[in-house]
Amino acid sequence: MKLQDLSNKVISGNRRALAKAITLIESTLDSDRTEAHTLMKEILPHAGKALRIGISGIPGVGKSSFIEVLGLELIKKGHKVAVLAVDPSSPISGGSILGDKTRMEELSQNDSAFIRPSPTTGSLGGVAAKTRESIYLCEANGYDIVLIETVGVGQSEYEVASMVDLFMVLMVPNAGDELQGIKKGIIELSDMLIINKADGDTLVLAENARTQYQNALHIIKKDKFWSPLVLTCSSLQKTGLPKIIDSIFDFQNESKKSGFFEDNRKRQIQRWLKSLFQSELDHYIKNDLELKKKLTSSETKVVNGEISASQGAKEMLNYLLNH
Ligand SMILES: Nc1nc2c(ncn2[C@@H]2O[C@H](COP(=O)(O)OP(=O)(O)OP(=O)(O)O)[C@@H](O)[C@H]2O)c(=O)[nH]1
Ligand SMILES: [Mg+2]
Repeated sequence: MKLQDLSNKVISGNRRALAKAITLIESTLDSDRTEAHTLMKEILPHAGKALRIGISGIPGVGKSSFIEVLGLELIKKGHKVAVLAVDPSSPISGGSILGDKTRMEELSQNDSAFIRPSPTTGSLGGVAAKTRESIYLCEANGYDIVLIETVGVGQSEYEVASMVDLFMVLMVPNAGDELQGIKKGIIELSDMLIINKADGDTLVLAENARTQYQNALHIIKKDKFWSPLVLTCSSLQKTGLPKIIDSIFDFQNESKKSGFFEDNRKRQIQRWLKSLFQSELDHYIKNDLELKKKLTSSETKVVNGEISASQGAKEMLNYLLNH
């Protein structure tokens, strides 16, 4: 398929073209990279329209099961739902694809849903960059909700939080240690905490956990328009969803009204640009042995105490500019 055809088809809502386009942007071949850039340029004016929601949580907390029921509910309300994954835990198997095929059985067969597992190549930074581009492609293809699942391990949840409009953390009700074992930074990033598995034997525990978290969280206020919410849910029994969905759209309305929504997207793209620029620079330096040697010589002088770090930095900049 010609590139122009591909981008036209992506924009016109063709699902196979979307899958193909994502495969193209995930490719690491140099020739594909050039095509991918052209494609992104074409689709960019059509991107940006979805509500982007990050869903994080430790393995087994029920993210995929939650996405299955949430996605189907959203589709019932007339939305189109794309699901992407950023999963650094298993670069070889491609994250939890096998689990997801069975956990998101109904959603994966729905015409209004598109599910794409995590790209398998490259470092987390690379995977995250591709996920950003995949979000744009899904938006250009007509999806108005993009859900991004990530396992709450290492950097991935920070990466995901930095590319979404709304960030959710799923938790399980654990007796006694509700406030432990979960990174404080992540709680501060979240707009909603969802206590999943609020059913059967753990129903009461989940309610107790909800109260405790809500009390601990009401002090945090995000940009004055939103206090993080704590809600319970059972993905198994499909309970708690209407409140979660209402809160999602409340958040969207409030953050748009307050200006946070737009500001946040601008900040995110600025940060992304900076990190892309940094990797372009690293790539440039790595491929120029002479320049690399000069920069290393400054570094050695700093390490040996011959010049100060700030002198060293200035010297390095000069080498780069006069190169
Ligand atoms: N009782 C109960 N079990 C649940 C619920 N949601 C998920 N489970 C079970 O929890 C297990 C893990 O669910 P997943 O949806 O695969 O969890 P996940 O967070 O996506 O897991 P990873 O992708 O491996 O990180 C499965 O056995 C589910 O059936 C729930 O609301 N209640
Ligand atoms: Mg999963």
